[in-house]
This record gives sequence, C-alpha cells and structure tokens, in this order.
Amino acid sequence: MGVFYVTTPIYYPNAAPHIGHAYTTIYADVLARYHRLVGDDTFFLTGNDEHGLKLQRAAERRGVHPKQLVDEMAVLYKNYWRMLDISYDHFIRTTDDYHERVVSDAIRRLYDKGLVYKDSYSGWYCVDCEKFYSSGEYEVIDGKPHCPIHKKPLEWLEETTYYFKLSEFEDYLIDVLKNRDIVYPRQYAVEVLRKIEKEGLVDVSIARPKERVWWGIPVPFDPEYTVYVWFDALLNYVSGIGYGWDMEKFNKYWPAVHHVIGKDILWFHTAIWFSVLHALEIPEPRKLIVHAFLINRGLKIGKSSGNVIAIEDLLEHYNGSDGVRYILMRVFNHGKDVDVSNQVFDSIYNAELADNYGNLVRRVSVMAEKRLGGKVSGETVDPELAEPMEKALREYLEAMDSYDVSRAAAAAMEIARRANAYINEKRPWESSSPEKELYSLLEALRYTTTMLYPIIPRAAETAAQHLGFQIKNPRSLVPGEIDAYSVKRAPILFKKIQG
Ligand code: ME8
Repeated sequence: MGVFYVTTPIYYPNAAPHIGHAYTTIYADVLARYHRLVGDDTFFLTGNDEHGLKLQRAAERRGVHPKQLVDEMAVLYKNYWRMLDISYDHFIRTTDDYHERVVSDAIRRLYDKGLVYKDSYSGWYCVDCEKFYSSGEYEVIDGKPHCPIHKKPLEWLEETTYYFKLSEFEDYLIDVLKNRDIVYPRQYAVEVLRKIEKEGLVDVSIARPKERVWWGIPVPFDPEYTVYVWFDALLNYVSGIGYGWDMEKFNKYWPAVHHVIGKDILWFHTAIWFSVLHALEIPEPRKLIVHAFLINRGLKIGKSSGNVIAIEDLLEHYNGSDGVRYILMRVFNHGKDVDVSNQVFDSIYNAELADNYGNLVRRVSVMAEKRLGGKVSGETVDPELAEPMEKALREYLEAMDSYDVSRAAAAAMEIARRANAYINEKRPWESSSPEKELYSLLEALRYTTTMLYPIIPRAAETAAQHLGFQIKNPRSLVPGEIDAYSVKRAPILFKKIQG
C-alpha cells in the first residue's frame, strides 16, 4: 500500500468553470479514484485562486466586494464538481486563514534569507494570465504587444516592487529538469530547458503595490504591498495538506505529490515553483503531469477567447456525469491539443458507452434473469474470454500507473468488445445450458466494470449492484474467483444519442 497525493491547478473564479477546467479536474479525479481502489492512502486537492488583479477587476465590474464574489463562486465551483462526481478530499481557497498564514510566513522566510529585494520594474502584463511577457514571448498585432494565449493587448506596467532572486536557481533548475524524471511527458521539461538556455533565468516580481492591487495577502515586511497572486497560489499545494500547521500530514503526503496542470502554466510550475520549494527547503514534486489544450476553431477554449463550452450543456447532452467524464478521458492528450467536436464526442459516446459497454451489461443481465432466474454459478472462465481479460487488465494497470487514462479506458472497453462478439458467436439465448457462457460473460463484465470504475463511477456502481459483485482492487482480480452471481435486470446505463 502506498500513498498518493494529486492536485489540480486552483482556478480563477472570475467566471464559472468550463469544459477545460472539467478536463483537468476529471483527469485528477480518475487518478485519485484509481489510487483509492488499489488501496493507496490518497489525498485529492482542488480549489480556487481567489486573489489578484483579475479577481479585483471582476468584482469591480460587478460592483461587489471581491470577497463576496469569491464566496459565491466557491459555492458555484463546488456545485459543478459535485455534478461531475469529483471526489476531492479538500477544496482549498486562497482566502482561507491557514493558507494566508503559510504565504505570509513563506515570503518572510525568503526575505530573511536574502532572496527578496526591492527594485523598480517595468514590462508588458496580461491580466488574464496574471503574467508579464518579454519581447520574445508576446505577439505583435497592429504594432502593439498582445498576449500569445488570449490575443488581447498587453498593459504596460511600471512600478517599484519586490523581486524574488530566481536567477540564483538556474543551475539547480537545469540539473533537476535534465536529470530527474519529474515532468511528464518529458517534452515539457525540454521546452522549459530551452527557454532557460535561450533567455536565462531572470528575477521575478513577487509583490504588487497595494494602491493598484489591494486584493491580496499583505506583504508582512511592507504594508504598502500585496503578495503577487502566483506566489500566493502555488503555495496552496503545500498549505492544503498541512504545511506550517499539520506537519505530520504534510510529511505523509508531500513525497507522493502529483500536480496535474495544463501546458499554459508550465513555466510557473517548473521554473518558479521548483525554485520556491528549493528556497523553502521542501523537496521538488514527485510528478508534474502536463496536458495540452482543448481547442475550438483553432483557439484554446477559454473564458477570454469567448468560445467556452458549458459544463451544464455537456451534462445534459451526454445524460449525466459518466458520459462527460468518459468522453473527456477517452480523448485526453498530454502532448497534442484536442479539437472539441460534437460529432467525435457523440460517436465515442454511442459506440463505446451505449453500444458496447452499456449494451453488454443490459444483454447479459436480461439473459441471466430470463434463462437462469438470475442465479449463475461457475468455476472457470472460458479461455476465449479469460485470455483477452487478463491481457487487457495488464495493459490497463500499466497505462494507469503511467498516467495514460485514455489507453486504460481503451483497454477496459476491449474486454466489453470481445464479450459482445462472444455472445454473437455462442448465441447463449439459443442454448439449452447457457450457464457456462453466462458465467464467463459476467466475469468479463466484472473486469470491465472494475476497470471503468474510476472513469464512470456511477454506471460502474449501478452495473456491479445489478450483476451482483463488489468493485475491488483491480490489481488483485483473478478470473473465476466468484462462485455464484445473483443477477438482477440492469437498467439502460447509456441512452443512445440520436444524431
Ligand atoms: O491558471 N484546455 O487558473 P485558470 C485544457 N489560477 N485545459 C484547460 C483549458 C483548455 N482549453 N482551459 C483551462 C490559473 N484549462 C491559475 C492556476 S495553480 C497554482 C494557479 C485548465 O482558471 C488547465 O488545467 O486560468 C489550465 O492549466 C487551467 O485550467 C487554468 O485555469
């Protein structure tokens, strides 16, 4: 039994979460559910990033205090995560007291260590990213610097600020990124290394003058400043598990931390985060799991691009959380952007969930009930099914343990595909003694259902309940270990979508 700690980025609650946030959060949830199932002591942290200029302005536009806005939004986010069956253990908010204390203590420690100094600053800023862009990074449109992600004009900022001496960590970072296997997939470590080689590591501003950004944690050694929102936000990953207030809990989970992020925030989660951790004498994360974007008409889907796909629309179209979860995990891609297409999504849903898995559950349960009154016993699984089951399980475990949820889903579905083909070939409904076949089919269903559980927990639980088995650790599945099934007719788990 191991320990597993998984995090999502904490999202800016200036608007409701959309399909992109669901993509990351569902993925983290699948990892968390899988690790709980294999018996790991698991902690899953998500939450909201509530400070900074972006939130301050969003509140101004609505004519409310930022605290009121973030309070309302926290309720809204939790509600979306409930609708998507996100099984987080803690929802962190950066306005939580314990978090604010950790941030304040951390910046003070860096200051005391001589890693923070005051100087003037100027540069082009994107409020949507809460980030400065250098001349090599921004795009010039109509002669003006624009954000490469949001395609909006950047703002020129000039102010006196506090810097964090990031430049001191260049050798450390290069060494970690080159020689340690933290960033997954590896291509992203290479990307960061190239950027460091090209531009070097320059010191970063970690404070904002209060007169401009008052909505933030006060800098403890200078009341005229607030802590820069990214420095505040990154520390959630340690404060959320007890750093500075429950060190026993922190020491248990931190060595097993897996950060899941989109590639847009790679720099913050490598160059800046690893350096801050190193400065605070905290070991670097075990894994940083990066994924690419969901795109729509060539642009990253986002609040700022105006091409958002709403979670409630997805839930309605795909008949609840399992459909949405499965589709997003089936197309999940670490390296390549994925185009959101109704046609592709509908066909995954229909072919894999409705026609393959859902249909199999229904068919087998109805046959077991009609032909054998629901009582199905057996000792061995027909090798025609046992072999593909064991092969798919090995593939599934290997894929899950290497963070490849999409391949794991495909492996689970392969068993259902073989089982449907087996029914068509053996025609158990015509047989005078179909028990052997039905027993083998139930065993195949127990395998598929167990493997699919982290991705489609509701349907898997409904199936297990009707077919008469318990979902258990997939690493210890053995074919033929159930002596007798007591089957009830299962409902239609995935209603087909008409085109
Ligand atoms: O960056 N495709 O918050 P954020 C895939 N508060 N993933 C997407 C996506 C898309 N089109 N759109 C959003 C922040 N995401 C900071 C994070 S962490 C210490 C602070 C997901 O609300 C993806 O995970 O802008 C991306 O990294 C994240 O949402 C950005 O969320």
